Amino acid sequence: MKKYSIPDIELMEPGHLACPGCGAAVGMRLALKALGEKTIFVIPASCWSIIPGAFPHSAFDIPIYNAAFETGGSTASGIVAALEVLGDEETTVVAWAGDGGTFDIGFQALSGAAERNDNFIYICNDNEAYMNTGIQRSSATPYLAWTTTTPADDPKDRPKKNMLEIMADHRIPYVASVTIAYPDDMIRKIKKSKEIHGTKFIHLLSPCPPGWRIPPEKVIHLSRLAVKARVFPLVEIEDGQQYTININPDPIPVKEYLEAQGRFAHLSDEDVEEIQHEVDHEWRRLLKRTEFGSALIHSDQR
Ligand SMILES: Cc1ncc(C[n+]2csc(CCOP(=O)(O)OP(=O)(O)O)c2C)c(N)n1
Ligand code: SF4
Ligand SMILES: [Mg+2]
Repeated sequence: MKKYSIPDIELMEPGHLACPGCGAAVGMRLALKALGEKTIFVIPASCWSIIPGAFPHSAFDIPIYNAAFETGGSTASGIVAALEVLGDEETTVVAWAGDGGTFDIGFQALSGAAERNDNFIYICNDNEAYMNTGIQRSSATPYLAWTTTTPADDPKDRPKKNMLEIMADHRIPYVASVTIAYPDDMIRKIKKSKEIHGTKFIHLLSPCPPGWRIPPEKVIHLSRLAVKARVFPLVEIEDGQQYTININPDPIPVKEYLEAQGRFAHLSDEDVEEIQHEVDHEWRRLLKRTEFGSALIHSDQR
């Protein structure tokens, strides 16, 4: 009997152009396994405009439409409409955009498509900065992180946007977070989103060795620490209302997650304490939105 339920199908071939240890390369491979070959990808400008290779070569065994940076959502909507005209009800359309292409410049196109509930899966490949152009800050970059535009002596002074909540507030049918450290959970969620009609938003946290200043062999470890430290909870939100926490870990101190990354090497003990406080606060807020959390609130009130 197999230990994991990862599909055998391979739609991403060797010879792609990602950096060694790129977390997103593992993420893409898993996503394609879950999606299968009847899939069209829309890829706005990002590392993934480069990684599959230059035409006529491609490391992908499925079609890719390379889109302008700000147009992931609207291009996917257009392809969905074209497939409808052709009477194609089998093909899944997937927009795969970076955090810059989602949280920032592509937000308008995504929000419009989600408001219309257009029928595609949007996967935000979040490596927490504009990596393809040299590690610039985005609104997904964590508080106090180093990037080339937020140097160690003047790090980012704003919190990361809560994109899951923003998308849930569009009342789309399905919103979920995933990491490559929990591949069964990731595959299940992508397969589930394939069966749901409407806009589905999947938030993938993708450690990036050069951008996070971590060794290439640590990307899965970092993905797991993010969940265990409750920095990146694994959740599902259905119809904007029904929250499920998929992994409720015995928490580790956020310090362990931060210390493993060079981009946080400048933090003082007080900085780490402040981040821990914020993570605890966000976790309590998330708990209150789940049935488990409301049970806790009721018992507290008694
Ligand atoms: C309108 C526009 N502005 C800027 C760029 C340059 N550009 C290409 S990729 C990129 C960074 C993308 O960052 P993100 O979406 O986070 O994806 P990542 O590279 O991190 O995978 C930028 C700024 C562009 N292609 N188009
Ligand atoms: S810069 Fe980061 S996200 Fe981009 S290919 Fe390299 S490891 Fe992957
Ligand atoms: Mg990015």
